[in-house]
Amino acid sequence: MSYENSIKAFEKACSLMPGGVNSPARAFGAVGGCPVFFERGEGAYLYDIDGNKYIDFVGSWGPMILGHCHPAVVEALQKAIHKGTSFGAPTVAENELCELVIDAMPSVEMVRLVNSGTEATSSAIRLARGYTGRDKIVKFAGCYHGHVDSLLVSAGSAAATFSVPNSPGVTAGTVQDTIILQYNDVQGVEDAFKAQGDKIAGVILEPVVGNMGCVLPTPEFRKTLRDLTHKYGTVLIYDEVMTGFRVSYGGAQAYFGDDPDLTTMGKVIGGGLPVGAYGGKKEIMKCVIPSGPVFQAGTLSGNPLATAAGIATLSTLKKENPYPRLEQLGQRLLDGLTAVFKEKGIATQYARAGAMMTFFFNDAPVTDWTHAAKSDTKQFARYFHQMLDRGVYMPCSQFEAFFLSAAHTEADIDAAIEAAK
Ligand code: KE4
Repeated sequence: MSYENSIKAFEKACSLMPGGVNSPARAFGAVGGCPVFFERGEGAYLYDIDGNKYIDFVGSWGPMILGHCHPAVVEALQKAIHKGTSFGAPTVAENELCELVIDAMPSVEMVRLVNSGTEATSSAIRLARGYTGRDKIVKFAGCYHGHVDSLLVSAGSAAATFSVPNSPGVTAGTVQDTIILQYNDVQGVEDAFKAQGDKIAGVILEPVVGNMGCVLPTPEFRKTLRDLTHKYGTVLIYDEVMTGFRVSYGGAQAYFGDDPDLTTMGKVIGGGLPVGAYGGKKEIMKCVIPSGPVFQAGTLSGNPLATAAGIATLSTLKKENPYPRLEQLGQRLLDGLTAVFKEKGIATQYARAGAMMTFFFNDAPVTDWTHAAKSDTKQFARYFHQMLDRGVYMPCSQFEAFFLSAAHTEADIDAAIEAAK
């Protein structure tokens, strides 16, 4: 494949933006080479500015579960744009999107729309602190919750790729109330609560991790978190920015049958437009301004274009229920890739929850960041570039999940397996 125009565009981009990108996750930092510049997407496919076509397994890092340019989303945006792009005042569309979210997410009784996953998580931890009057927040190594200062410690996603667990600019004071534990470490959680449970405002976790690669929680880990947060009056926050409407229509909490106190969302609920949300028990959400004292605000929160795309996306998912088929296609891909690398004598593992999954170059199951970090990232980079050159666009880091959309076909899956050979 020729990437000539992407290379030229990237050179220009590097003179304009830090690292030539507007988000480090897309900079190819973990795999080397030049990021691909895309012209357009259609269904399960992306087309770059050199005329190359790719089967897309990134889906904009999760939002594009219907595929690119889904007719329902395009039509909704075309209608909305002629009425105006933003009023900074309430619209009925916000009621509609919030109703869809509340109906879908079992634990969510009330919701506030924001503009990104980071806004959602930063607001949720502020709310947990405001509601409990406590300071400490527990997070887990390898989980990424956006670039929230107090959570940029042992983060996953691009922070892991760029090994920037404690980003410069994040002060010691900001992270002094952040307790870092290991994912799936039941004893570690028990010890932390025994030592200072009455000081812990909230526990935030990815209920299925995507940001150290896909890692599933053990049932005991989830139960321990719920039991101890109930016992100590701590707010349990499921960060479903990635898992919401992805692992199932009701997110990971519906997938597992869990009942967190707060849930953060993003990605799919905007259908590719900037939308985040946080929601949960009414008793807690009523503490958010202006019904309560916990401050949070946003000029474009719930804007008409983003809500139009979100409503069209969630309504289509609700009507078409692509999830069973996504489970099958996802397992077909992982089984196929496993067989290819077994043939090559390369050790691999995988983890999947619904339509999000990761293929690890690792000889042991990945249950937490310590295990994930032992993955063979050089082997991953070789696999990534081979797939890219053969028209398969995978996430450019071992520490990311990849995603299927309702637009993918069995032929796409089989082509991806072929490309790995
Ligand atoms: P945003 O602020 O990027 O909308 O959401 C932050 C966020 C919060 N919580 C979880 C579980 C997330 O996965 C994310 C963002 N995910 C990354 C991909 N791993 C977004 C890609 C990027 O940063 O460019």
